[in-house]
Amino acid sequence: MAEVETSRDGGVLTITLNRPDVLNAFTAELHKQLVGAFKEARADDVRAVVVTGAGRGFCVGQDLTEFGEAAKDIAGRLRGNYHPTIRAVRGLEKPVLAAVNGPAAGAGLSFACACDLRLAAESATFVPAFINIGLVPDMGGTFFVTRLLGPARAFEWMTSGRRLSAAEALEWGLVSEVIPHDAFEARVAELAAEWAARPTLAIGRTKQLFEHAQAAGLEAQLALEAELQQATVGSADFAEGVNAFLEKRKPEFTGT
Ligand code: T3D
Repeated sequence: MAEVETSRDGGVLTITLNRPDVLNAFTAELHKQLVGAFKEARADDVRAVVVTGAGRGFCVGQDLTEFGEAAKDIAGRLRGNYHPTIRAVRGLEKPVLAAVNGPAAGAGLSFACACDLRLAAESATFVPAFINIGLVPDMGGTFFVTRLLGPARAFEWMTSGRRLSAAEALEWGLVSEVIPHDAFEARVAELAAEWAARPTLAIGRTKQLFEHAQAAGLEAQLALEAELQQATVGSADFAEGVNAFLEKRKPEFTGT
């Protein structure tokens, strides 16, 4: 059985982690398949990506039964398995929505936080589980959670191991919406379709600019904005956006 499944609905590619018996815990094989799924997401006609989990979990981080002897080279495993997954999410010039349907723990939490936005089912929970087993956060957890929550709250939370409810995650700004369980799939599909109908090129470049802004000074940021705006001004979506405005109609963006 595939550990990662993909499905298409128009311009939306849904990537489902598929180890429901263990709340979609990561294995080396799952990472390999996940990176393959993100390659599929690079196709021109994919304009938004949803990542979610099969069953009642989103992803609970490393499969602890796979650790064993392999734990001795944890840095090598992180470099070989985890880092390519994170780079695939951040490097994709399209919006990636985490549809957090249940527990997101350990590296599963880091993975959700690496996505461009998070939608939570009422049953979702967020657990910085690393500390509960005596580890430091990885898979970019310290990078992404600090940016989302600020250093003080991020440190306090990630060293407490406390399980956060979906409602608390909304209050903290970790997720953008909490959705009742029965409406979750339909609402995620609706939002993903909205993202897929937006000017994909401009979204991808905005993602690149936000990434660059994390470490850049103002002059370097202004320079990249000018460069990417120059690259975007020739796009079909810019022409359509301006024409639609002048003709007082809704734009139909093609992502080109
Ligand atoms: O390898 C490397 O390169 C290092 C990388 C490390 C990165 C990491 O992610 S370290 C952190 C690893 N994750 C955890 O420590 C989380 C462990 N899980 C939990 O704390 C709890 O499962 C949750 C709080 C997330 C959810 O609790 P609950 O009560 O909703 O579910 P449960 O009953 O604990 O779990 C359901 C099943 O999934 C259960 O199996 P069973 O009893 O039905 O046969 C449980 O053992 C299994 N499961 C949950 N998490 C993991 C897991 N199996 C393997 N690995 C897991 N991480």
